[in-house]
Formats: sequence, structure tokens, C-alpha cells
Amino acid sequence: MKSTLRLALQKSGRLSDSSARLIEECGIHFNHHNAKLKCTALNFPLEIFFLRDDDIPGYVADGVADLGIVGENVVREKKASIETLERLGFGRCRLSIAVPRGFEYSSLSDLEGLDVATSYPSLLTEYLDSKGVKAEIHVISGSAELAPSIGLADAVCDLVSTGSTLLSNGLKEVETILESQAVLVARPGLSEETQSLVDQLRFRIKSVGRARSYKYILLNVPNESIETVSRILPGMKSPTVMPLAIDGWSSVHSVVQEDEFWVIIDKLRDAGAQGVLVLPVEKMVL
Ligand code: PRT
Ligand code: ZN
Repeated sequence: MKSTLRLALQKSGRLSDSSARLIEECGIHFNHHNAKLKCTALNFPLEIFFLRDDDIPGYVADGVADLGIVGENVVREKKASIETLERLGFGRCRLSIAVPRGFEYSSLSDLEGLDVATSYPSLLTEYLDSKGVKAEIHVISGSAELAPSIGLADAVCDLVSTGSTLLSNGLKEVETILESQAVLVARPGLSEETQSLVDQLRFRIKSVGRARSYKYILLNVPNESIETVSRILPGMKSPTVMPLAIDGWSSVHSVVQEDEFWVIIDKLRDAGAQGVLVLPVEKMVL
């Protein structure tokens, strides 16, 4: 029997849409109806399981699924024997300690002997131990940020992305324990056939990831500036240069990294570039 890859995704939550979109951008199509726990991809030997994020590391470690997409925070908290294959660039957040705004905080030792509420007891204990601080950890399953206002704890340790939840609960962030994002995880010791499917999927995921950080750029330049522009826009090998229908001008095509984009644009303008168009890159394969 031909082997099928089994991938666990979050059923419904912050990672669900981006995880499903990533698989679609890998050219793998599937019909997912909300009520279903499982579906089969139409054009790749892949079965997708939809689970609670907290269960994903365990299911992958136990071999119920071969791969999973889940937050690094969950992977690290659960300590399952799984391997992180790729960081996926979405679901970014940090696990932080926060205290009430009026708390005069100068260092972690200010938490000595106090009560801290969290859903991440293992990561918090590890962090406090590594700094030699002893605090009382109260495990709660969600909404840790409410704990200080109802007298349940003196501080919290929870995920933060924009910081607005902390702000609206009168808390301030004082320590970051972990920076997290969604990751692709796998069970070690896969069969050769399954491993080869994992490699194919990883190759596609990498191509999609690379493409996301690049933009395709087209611009018109006077011929005497082609050399300068080619130095500014090295592209993958070198830019494509094509003559325009009017004399003395060329169209230059290349790719640029998004985070360098605005610096590059200023240099191109100084070199006499005009009519700059910027397009998304769908995949960057080899
Ligand atoms: O039902 P299931 O168990 O599957 O989902 P869940 O409710 O446990 O998790 P979910 O969907 O909330 O989050 C899934 C994953 O998204 C987390 O494990 C993180 O890896 C990632 N992620 C990214 C976040 C956040 N950003 C985030 N902001 N997870 C939770 N939050 C919460 C945080 O707990 C706090 O309540 O959002 C609030 C803070 O947000 P800001 O923007 O106000 O700072
Ligand atoms: Zn969860």
C-alpha cells in the first residue's frame, strides 16, 4: 500500500486559517467542512487531522500523526519527543510575565514568594529555576490576565502579541520568557517512504516561505543607469534587462527582499528609475 502523510492542524483558533492557507499555497487542495475532524487532500497523499493545538505535540509523538503545525510555545511546554522542522513565520507571539501597573518591579527577584497565574507551568518553572527565584505557580487554563484583578495572583505569565490585553487589564509586561511562532513538527524515526513525502512537503513549504519575503520589481531606467541599477538590484543571478520601444530606455526586472525594499527604492530613484511596479512572488522554487 502506498503511504499517506498524516498532518495535524489546529481545528479552530489563531493558527487554523494560516496553517490551511500554507498547505493550499503548497499546491495541495482539500475540502474541509468545519464539523469534520479529518479530510483527505485531493492531489497529494496527505490526510489532515483537525485537533486542539494542545493535543498536537502528543499526537505527533505517539504516531497518530506524522507531522503537525503548532505554536513553539505549546511544543516547548509539552516537552513531547518531536522534532521541529521549520519555523513558519505566522502566529508570532511571546510568553511574558506581567504585573499590575502599580507594582514597582525592578527584577525577577521581586516575584520571590508571590503567586503567579499561568497556563504554561513548565516553561515558567524552568525560567524561574534558571534565575534562582521561587514563586508560587497557579495553573489556570485560560484568561490568566484576569487573575490579579480578582485577587487570584500577584502576577501572570501569558502569551502576548500586541500587548492590548495586558493594557486593558491594567498589567505591564516585565519579562519575556520565550519568543514563539508556528512551527512544523515531526515524529522522529519515520519510514523511508513517509520521510520522502515529508521532504516533498518541506521543499514546497520552503519555496512558499522564501517567496513571501521577496517582491518582484519592474522599472524603467535610462540605458546609462543600467549598470548602477544592476548593482542596486542584484536579483537571483543578475537582473533581466529588456529594451523599451523608445530609444535610450530599458525595462529592468528583478526580485528584492521585502525588508530591504524601501532602502532600495530610494537608491533606484536617485539612479533615475521611473515607473516602478512591485508584485508579490507566489513561489520561489530553486
Ligand atoms: O482550542 P485550542 O486549544 O486549539 O486553541 P487555544 O485557544 O488554546 O489557542 P489559540 O487559538 O488562542 O492560539 C493558538 C496559538 O496561537 C498559540 O498557542 C500561540 O502559538 C499563537 N498565538 C499568537 C497566540 C497569540 N498570538 C495571542 N495573542 N495565542 C494566544 N494569544 C492570546 C493571549 O493568550 C492573550 O489572551 O491573545 C491575548 C493577547 O493578545 P494581545 O494581542 O492583546 O497581546
Ligand atoms: Zn489550546
